[in-house]
Amino acid sequence: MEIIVKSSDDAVAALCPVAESEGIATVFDRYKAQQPQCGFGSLGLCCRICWKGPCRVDPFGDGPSEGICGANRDTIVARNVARMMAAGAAAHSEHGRHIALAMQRVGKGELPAYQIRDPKKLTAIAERLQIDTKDKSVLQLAHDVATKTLEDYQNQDHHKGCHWISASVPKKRLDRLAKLGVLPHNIDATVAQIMARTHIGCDAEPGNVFLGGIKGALADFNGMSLATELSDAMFGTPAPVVTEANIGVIDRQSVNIAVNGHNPLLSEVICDVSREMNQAAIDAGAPGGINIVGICCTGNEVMMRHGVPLATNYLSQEMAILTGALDAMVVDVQCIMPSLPQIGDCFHTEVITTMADNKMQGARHVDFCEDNATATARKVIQFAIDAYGRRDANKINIPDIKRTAVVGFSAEAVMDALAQVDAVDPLKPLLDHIVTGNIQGIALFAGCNNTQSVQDESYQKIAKTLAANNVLLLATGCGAGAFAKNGLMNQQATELYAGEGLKAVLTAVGEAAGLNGPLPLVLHMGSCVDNSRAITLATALANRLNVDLSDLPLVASAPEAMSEKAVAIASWSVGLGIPTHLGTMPHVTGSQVVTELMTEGTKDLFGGYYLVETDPDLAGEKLVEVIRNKRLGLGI
Ligand code: SF4
Ligand code: MSK
Repeated sequence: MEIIVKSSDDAVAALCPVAESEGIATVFDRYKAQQPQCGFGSLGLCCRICWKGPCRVDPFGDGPSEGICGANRDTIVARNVARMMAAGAAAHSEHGRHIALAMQRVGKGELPAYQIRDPKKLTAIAERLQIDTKDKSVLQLAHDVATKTLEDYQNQDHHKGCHWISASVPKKRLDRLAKLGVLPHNIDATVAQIMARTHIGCDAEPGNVFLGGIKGALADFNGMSLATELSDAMFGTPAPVVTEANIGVIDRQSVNIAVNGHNPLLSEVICDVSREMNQAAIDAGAPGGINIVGICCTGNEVMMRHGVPLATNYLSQEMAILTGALDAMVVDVQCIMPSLPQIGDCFHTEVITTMADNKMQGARHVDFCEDNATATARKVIQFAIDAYGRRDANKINIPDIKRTAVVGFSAEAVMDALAQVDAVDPLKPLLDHIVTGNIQGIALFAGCNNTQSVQDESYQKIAKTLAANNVLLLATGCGAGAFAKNGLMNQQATELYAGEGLKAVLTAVGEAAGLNGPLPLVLHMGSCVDNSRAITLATALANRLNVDLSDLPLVASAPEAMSEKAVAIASWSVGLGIPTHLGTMPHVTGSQVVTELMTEGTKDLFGGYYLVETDPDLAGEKLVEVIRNKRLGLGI
């Protein structure tokens, strides 16, 4: 078997031969087995919406130009992409609902495993949501915040925008969205509307379908905003912490437990309970005790709040098992490869699902709900300790690859750092540096890994280009993982890659904030749902300048976008007025109408647009150019 490695991560290169020698297929092998991938699907021209289909439209005009029902290429492509936005919105918002329901019960005193760890943030949230905070206990306030948040899943008044988007973006933007009829009033209803209007024989006007999709994407923004903010109140608002990232954080001497997925409700309790069970692991023969490591966005959640090291990001999650020293992988929701249990079977690794609506064939399932959080955490940790006893020492192969990462830059943490420079007006230093050009603009890196690219490579190339051009870099999700693993989320990277202006600012702020050196080159803002943190910062800047988000020198980049959630994120980013780079060719190019709408038409509608560029060098240059033009627009 030829070894296939489409990754720039040295740890992946080191572990793929292990898979080969064990006869295990990894994501890279399965990618190869899928070649050539379906041309109709790649262009968005395959429709499976009804059982008369599937129907395919010939991209070259020789074969059929319509499906059996008469849907043409534009309708088919628009429906497909709108449904992706709906699925992304559903995923993030379900995560958010889970947190909100838990917080409501914390407020009622029903969930002893959880607390409100950041009452200050809770009060700030309540004020943003215009909830009266006077004479309320922390628990009462938590209940009221959660209850008002849940109205965003229930409101039936089309004229009232959801609370969270209304409290999170500038008024100018809200007015623009309302005028276009894309301001969501209810997350669930908006997702349901997309599914309804894209049913066979409904909305067939591609522009109208697409705008329906954008409304769903904005509901996605609403869902992730509330997920981020309520998680901060319950689990703590992230502040800078130094940790390590990449597969070398797995420790031969410890019981290693990877938490993988997105939802912090279980992983937080696992972190708590692991301390209490540490001695049990030592007694079982592991001198290092329990070592929790993170993968994907659950990894980001526990990394930014507790400094838990990050083992890897999406595409290389299988590699953690291939080390032969991972005793359990505990998964919750989203972006978990169904191949994991099969690979776990080749080693001693327990792959444990925990959510009733997210199971996998071949995995052990331990049902989690907030009522039994502590017991569930104890149970999965015990499975890991038991598995440790079944390790085969001959199969252990942990590449000694890890990099320092300084993480945990919530919007509050950024403001706190700036407050060390100007306590009275923390936003001023950032604004001043943008005006003088020391900081040319801000770029948010988000999104996934994708086998269409070389894993993590484009992130690094684009970031280096932008940093050299004095662009301040933020990152979330698996993009953040790419930077952390590959050494771009630390102070040395600032020294190596930042342009002179950017380096001076990062150094001044880092020193003032007590970091004994500059801020890291890329500021870690958290998991996928934490893209909302970047909008919090951008909204503060826009409100201060009395401009809209689309006027700011602000860009987003998703070099390896893959999931439906990433499609939703990129789409609300466009809807909020941000030029948004996609390094993956979106499945829409079978329709010129939809492609032009996404890359050009959205400029007039929203000010934001999709900038598709698969070449990372060109993408970096184009993003710098976009920022230059935005600055000209502001007269700076
Ligand atoms: Fe074919 Fe129309 Fe059915 Fe789609 S909805 S599968 S195009 S008949
Ligand atoms: S996990 S959505 S692969 S970023 Fe948030 Fe990573 Fe993309 Fe999943």
